[in-house]
Amino acid sequence: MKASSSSSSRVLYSFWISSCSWRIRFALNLKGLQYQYKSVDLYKGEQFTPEFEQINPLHYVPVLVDDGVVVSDSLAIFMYLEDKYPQNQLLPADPYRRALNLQAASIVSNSMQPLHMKSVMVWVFFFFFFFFFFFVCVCVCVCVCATALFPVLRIRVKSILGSQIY
Ligand SMILES: N[C@@H](CCC(=O)N[C@@H](CS)C(=O)NCC(=O)O)C(=O)O
Repeated sequence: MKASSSSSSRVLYSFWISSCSWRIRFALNLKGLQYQYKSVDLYKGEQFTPEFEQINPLHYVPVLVDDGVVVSDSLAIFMYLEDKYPQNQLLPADPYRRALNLQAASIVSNSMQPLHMKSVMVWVFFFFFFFFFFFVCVCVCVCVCATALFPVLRIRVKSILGSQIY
């Protein structure tokens, strides 16, 4: 995907609380690459603005615009930086150790990270409160029914067990 801008500047679309973006900021700084930081406020929903949608239709940060090329997703950006800017290599040269590093990075960014996304957390909290509310309603109904039926149950228990328990 090519950006509409043909400027040779390097821009990182990021948000302060985004750990995916931290990875790229670490990588850029470790490689000594200058970049312009553009904040996309995920709490205000700026990832859904038409301007940002043109840059990343999937609505998430980080996105790197480098020499007119747009790369999104932290692992892809990381590999792009590693290939394009070989100074201060961040991955080991040995294929096995390289694979181990990529394995750890893939587990974090593809298996763990998606569960922390704001859009996922919203649904988790929604279902948590829904089931909590449902549980409270069931408890209240059980208590009301038990209270209402108590005289009936008392008479029934008394008739079965006899009067010695009272
Ligand atoms: N696999 C992606 C995940 C990107 C991602 O989850 N970004 C989060 C911030 S860390 C985001 O932009 N979330 C927006 C939202 O949940 O609406 C990566 O590693 O870059």
